[in-house]
Amino acid sequence: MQRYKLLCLSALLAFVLPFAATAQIEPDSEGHYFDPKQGAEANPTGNVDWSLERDNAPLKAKPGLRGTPIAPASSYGLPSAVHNGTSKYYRRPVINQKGNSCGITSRVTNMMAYELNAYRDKDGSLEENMLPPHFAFVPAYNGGVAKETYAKLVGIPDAVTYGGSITSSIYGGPYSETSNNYGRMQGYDKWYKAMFNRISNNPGFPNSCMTAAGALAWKRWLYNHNGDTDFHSGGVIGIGIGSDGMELADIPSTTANDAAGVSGLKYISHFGTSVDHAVLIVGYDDRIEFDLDGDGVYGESSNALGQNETGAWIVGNSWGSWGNDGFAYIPYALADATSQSTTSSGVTCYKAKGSGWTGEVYKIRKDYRPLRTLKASVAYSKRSEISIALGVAQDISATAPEKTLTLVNHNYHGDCDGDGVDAEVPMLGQWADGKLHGEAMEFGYDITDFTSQFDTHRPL
Ligand SMILES: [Ca+2]
Ligand SMILES: [Ca+2]
Repeated sequence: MQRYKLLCLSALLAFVLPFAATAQIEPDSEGHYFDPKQGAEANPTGNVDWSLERDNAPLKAKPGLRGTPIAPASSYGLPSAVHNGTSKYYRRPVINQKGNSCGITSRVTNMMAYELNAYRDKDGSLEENMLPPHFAFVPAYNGGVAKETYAKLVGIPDAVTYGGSITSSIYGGPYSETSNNYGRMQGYDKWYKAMFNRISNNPGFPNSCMTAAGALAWKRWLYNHNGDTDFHSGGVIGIGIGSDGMELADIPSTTANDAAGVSGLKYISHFGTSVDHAVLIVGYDDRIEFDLDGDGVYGESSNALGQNETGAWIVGNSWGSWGNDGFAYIPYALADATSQSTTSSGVTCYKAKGSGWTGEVYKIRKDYRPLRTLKASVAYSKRSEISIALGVAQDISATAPEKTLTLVNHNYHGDCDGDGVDAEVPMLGQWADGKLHGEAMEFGYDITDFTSQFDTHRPL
């Protein structure tokens, strides 16, 4: 396989190339896609943000407090129920993901767009406020450029700019994570617009939501971003679940559930046994009662399985109208990516298999605007052979850069089948018109952070 490092700012060769087929992925019998690689979404590690528990003074964080009674939110001045999926900032209608794109759909299309809209007070049902998953879906699997890296360093274009809220009427799709020919966005102005939609970080909570400290931190984030008054509503939280084998059931009609208006709505009675799907937690409801051990008694504080039968998280999925118009409840006692079956009162019941989610959040860059950008035009016949890097020096007569930067939007990208042979695909790939586009790819790249140490009043 050829490998060339391309120091940017010039246009290269253009070729006319033959047509290439799009790889297909298949849904299961219910039309859903599963992806074992999403297991990493369950509990992001190594990026813990203790400030997410900064107001938990009444509860000293003690990892391992599983089973500790979790006090109602009202004891801490929080509402007994929050559902950000009903907020105008959440994408509506709920997206029905295309392909194996649950990771980027849950995190970018649902979480990142929601957080930006909640900060900017923008309507999540309008395309101008949506972030399409298939802009960065394939790159998120190609060359180690995670979706978070795109969200941090490149940005995500809105759906109007991209030409579609899921796939693009211009650049094509849907793509699979092994697509060689995926279409790429064309034009500096579009890449420039994407630079405004960015995150600074994607930290995880310190403690599991099955601990008292973790559950309270989640509720504070869901209610009002843990007291961040810059936002117009609460936050959402990313998790991973075992969706293959997961089942829904109806919330039973009891006095408490009738009063809460949730009787007959769907809850997840158990998950599968391995993590394969990425979703969001969008709210909680302390009022709901279940009978998780099947003994006919609802809302026990400690049932025959040692479970608290009161309260539920609210999950936001990406399977269209699934559950309650895209959402479902998860009993607090089952708040783990996977479940295991057991028997109690002579019936099959379920317990959490692990120790619960820690959860991940996206911290957006508020009011961000790029101050210095790169505008580049690059053509090449086998895009996966090249990496594009930028060199900079304060002395404009310098012959060598003081500092270099490999651009994450093109670092040997564009051939995802892993067969070791570079595909004959040009920079822009194949578009919705079915043609491979060999013209030069024009893009922008935000170098504000990269050049922040240099004098902004002088040329570089
Ligand atoms: Ca019970
Ligand atoms: Ca290949």
